[in-house]
Amino acid sequence: MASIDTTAKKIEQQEVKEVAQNFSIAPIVKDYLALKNALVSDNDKAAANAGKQLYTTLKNVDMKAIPANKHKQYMEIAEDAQENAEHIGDNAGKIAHQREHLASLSKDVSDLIALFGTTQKLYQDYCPMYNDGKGAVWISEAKAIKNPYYGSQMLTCGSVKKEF
Ligand SMILES: [Cu+2]
Repeated sequence: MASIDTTAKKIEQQEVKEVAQNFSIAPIVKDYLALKNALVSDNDKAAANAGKQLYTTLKNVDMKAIPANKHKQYMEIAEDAQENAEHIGDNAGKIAHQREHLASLSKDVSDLIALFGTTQKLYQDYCPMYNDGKGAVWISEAKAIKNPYYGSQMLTCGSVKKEF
């Protein structure tokens, strides 16, 4: 009988593994990139819409699909990301405020990529000037620098810091 139990346990573990492998942050990254690109274009309304979309995407994440050993870390990051997405969604007309939240949100997305990986080629860029010279990172799908913190004012300020 013990062997049957062991087999059942093995199958169970296998299933957990398969489910866990199905989890992807791609939908979150997709919404983040739309938001980031809206701010590159100085478009506060598009940024707000993308923020709302990201908020919904984060809210609809199936927690069961996330590997158990990453649950806690995911929850912490996602909670912060959700708050940032919500504020960006609520602040059309206040692009400076949206950009403040982008700085925090970009850290969250960086953390998610570090935790879960990405199949899409992504870059972590760095703007040394933002926030009174404290600097800020953002994630981009393209190697060319297009700064979402300054938009048309200083579009090519920054450099690639990391590649994922
Ligand atoms: Cu806010």
